[in-house]
Amino acid sequence: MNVRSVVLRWIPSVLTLLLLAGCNFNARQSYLDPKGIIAERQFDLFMVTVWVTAGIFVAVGGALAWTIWRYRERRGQEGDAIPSQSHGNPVVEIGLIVVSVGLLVVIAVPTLREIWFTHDMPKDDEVSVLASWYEGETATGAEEEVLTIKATGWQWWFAFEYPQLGIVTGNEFAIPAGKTVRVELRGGDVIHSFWVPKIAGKVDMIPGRNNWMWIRTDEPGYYYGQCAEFCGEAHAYMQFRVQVLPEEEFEQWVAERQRPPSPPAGEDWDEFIQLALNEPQSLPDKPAVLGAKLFFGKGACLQCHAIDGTIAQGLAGPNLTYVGDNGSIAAGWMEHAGMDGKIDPEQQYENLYEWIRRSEEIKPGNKMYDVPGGLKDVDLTDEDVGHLAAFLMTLKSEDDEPRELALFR
Ligand code: HEC
Ligand SMILES: [Cu+2]
Repeated sequence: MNVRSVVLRWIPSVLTLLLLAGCNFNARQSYLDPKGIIAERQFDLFMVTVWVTAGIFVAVGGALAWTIWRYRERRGQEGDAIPSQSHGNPVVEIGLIVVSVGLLVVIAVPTLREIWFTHDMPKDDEVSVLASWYEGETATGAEEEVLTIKATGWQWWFAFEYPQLGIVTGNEFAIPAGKTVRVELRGGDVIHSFWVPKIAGKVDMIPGRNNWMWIRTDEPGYYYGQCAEFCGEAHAYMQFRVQVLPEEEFEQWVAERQRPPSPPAGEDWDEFIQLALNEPQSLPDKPAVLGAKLFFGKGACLQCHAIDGTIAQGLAGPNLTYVGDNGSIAAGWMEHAGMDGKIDPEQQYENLYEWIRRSEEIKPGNKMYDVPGGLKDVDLTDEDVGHLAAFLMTLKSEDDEPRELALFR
């Protein structure tokens, strides 16, 4: 064998190994590393099918290999007549049918059990009923319910609402560790699908049809979600984040989200916006102030975005009330939080800047740029964009202490 043929022979194996080296069983969107009770049970069910099919593979492949070996052409037999042929052995045929049915039952029983399990929300008070664990105030009548989040998929971002707590967020939301959460799923425009691989399998978000699922995980951390149903050109960039917080931190998170951030100058938002639009010279000449003026003024951002507690009530884009607290923008696509969950302010500024400056290149087809009233028709200088980014960074919860987050998962 010459060198060339040896090399040629090894190339496929080396390439396969390289390909396999890309597999990572605990990558951030791996369902092979389950962290929630639903994902764990779905993983176990998956393993049942893996073992059954592995058994079939070994049995069928083994029989084939044995036959090939046993009935191979031996030296001295060349040119002999083909051996006697047979088919239609009733014992083998009926046996195979019985075994196949048996294996299907082995797979069907746990499958049905898991379908029922995911469908029946746990009734256990301690982990489910809001009033049994949540100290803060909830909407009247909601105390006996499970914490509910309404998730709506839009092209190409997610809106999350907490109707019982009066909170709306965009692309990132939080849940308490160890508690059952009900997620109501809807599609705003087309069909999307909600998937946090480490916490639970996917459920479709369909316009005009109310789907739902329940989730629970005991492990605090930062989890990655993804739209799992092709929904248009920016589908692959449609992600979201779930922060799983220990109970007390979740309550703190709720309390923070229930009071909108303060304006970059002045007493309150009404006063600030009045001054910004009518007497801008009376306001300090800070980038964030200039950015806010643009946001509520010529930038037209308020047409599509809401900042709670202000006149900005647009619904066509993500709610930006706490965008400064999020570890990512552009529906999870641009990240500025490190592995420890801490936000890197320089990266955050850069991401906000880049996104406002050239969103159409970062996420082609997005509904912020080339749509009626979109940024394509708004004339912003580079300086304006920098001011807007500085302003958006001030939109975060009041307490300055960055919240400790467990490792990214
Ligand atoms: C025509 C509606 C529209 C206008 C006007 C608009 N946006 Fe947006 N914006 C959107 C949409 C839709 C998205 C979601 C894009 C995506 O991720 O696909 C978005 C996303 C964003 C995000 C990322 C939020 C996140 O959590 O991912 C920021 C920040 C943002 N816009 C800032 C601005 C600023 C600043 C302005 C004004 C200069 C502005 N937008 C004007 C519709 C708009
Ligand atoms: Cu989608």
